[in-house]
Amino acid sequence: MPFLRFPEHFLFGSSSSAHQVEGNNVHNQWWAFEQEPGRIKNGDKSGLAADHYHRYKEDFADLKAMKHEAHRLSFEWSRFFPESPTQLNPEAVRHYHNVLDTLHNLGIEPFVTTLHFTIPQWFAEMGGFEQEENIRHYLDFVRFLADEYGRKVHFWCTINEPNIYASFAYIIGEYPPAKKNIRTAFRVLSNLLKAHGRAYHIIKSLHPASQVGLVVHLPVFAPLRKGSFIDKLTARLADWVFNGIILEALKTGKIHFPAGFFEKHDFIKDSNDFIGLNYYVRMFASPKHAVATALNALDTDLGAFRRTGSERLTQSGWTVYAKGLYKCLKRLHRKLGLPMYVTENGIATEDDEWRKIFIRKHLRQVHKALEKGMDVRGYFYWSNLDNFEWSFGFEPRFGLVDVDYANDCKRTIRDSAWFYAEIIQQRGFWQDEKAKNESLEQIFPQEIQ
Ligand code: IFM
Repeated sequence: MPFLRFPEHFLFGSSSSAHQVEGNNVHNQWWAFEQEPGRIKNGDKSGLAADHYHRYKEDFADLKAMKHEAHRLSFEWSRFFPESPTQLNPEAVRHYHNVLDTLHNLGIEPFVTTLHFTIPQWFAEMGGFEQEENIRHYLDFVRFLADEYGRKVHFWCTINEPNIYASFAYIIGEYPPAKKNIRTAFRVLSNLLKAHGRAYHIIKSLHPASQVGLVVHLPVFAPLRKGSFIDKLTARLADWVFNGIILEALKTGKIHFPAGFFEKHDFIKDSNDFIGLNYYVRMFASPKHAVATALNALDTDLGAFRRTGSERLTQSGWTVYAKGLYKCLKRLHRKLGLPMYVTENGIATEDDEWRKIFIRKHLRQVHKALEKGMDVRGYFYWSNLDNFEWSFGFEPRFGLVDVDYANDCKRTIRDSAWFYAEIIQQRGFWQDEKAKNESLEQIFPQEIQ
């Protein structure tokens, strides 16, 4: 029964993003989108969200109580520049200084994301990342941030999940501007990669010692029918389009899309001191689903990608596949050879016992990567707080802390938070295989792997 020990320098923490928790981010494109009927499940609107903008001190004190050593958060561009690229809002500047100071005073290391899905409405109106010439506005913002906060922020995540941004906003149509055009999606993805590459060099030129990286979301693609050659091929193709193109660009600077789009940019190559991995899900591919997504011929039923049969589903409609986390770490290690942080990993469920098992199973995979000599430096659970889960609204409960939206956003720390805190405090956990499997069997019998 070995003790799975994590190194002293390994950072345990949690992740969040501005729009999902702060509340009243009225100047971004998501806010506008949420006002359109039918966009968000149950007609939810982010509104006050978890009111973290006003309650960040209390929330960070909770992080401290829960033993977190690092916290990933995003700075909301539309708070700094609500009306135009040049009119700075000094209140936002002060606010995020206070946020950083509070974290530092508690001894919690901030990881700051400069773009987590939300853009100011004025930027959206000029075409957002559809237009290459607009990238300069994002870069001005990054320069401003690095200049203003560079002495307080050592770890910068440039852009969160460019593949999700491009595909959900421009193919699947669940994120604003809900266009359905695959060529535009590729253009946006390419512009996001360029924006990331340029942002990296801007931050490094101002603060050479800082650590800067992109955050990628890598689903594991598997064939829907195990023995099917055509499903395997589709899974490979989906993986290349969704994951492979980005990793290749980071490695070589080459952006290579299907249908002949090709560009090479040296500033994208080697534009990471570390790579952030967001890992959640395994997707099952078959030609029918892939074609439906690509051509937009049908309203894509993402559920079809997310399950094979009777597995237990989370509130996001996902199945749990912990081994995929190790696979993704191994892939990133081999492809990029960079230090890695698991910048997000979490489960949406009301069943807090399931959350404990989820955390344990995934940390086991992180530990396996460490055992194999991979350079994994941290794990951030998504999320510390229940939050606004984009087009799913408030229904999915990812938080280590429950937020009672109907009762003045009252916080209640869940048991899983204390379970995670104990792992952090002990710097690991005992791997009691028998006990683990017994409890797993009771909870999701099909998932023992
Ligand atoms: O809530 C999101 C987050 O904004 C980006 N990564 C995935 C999370 C869970 O879906």
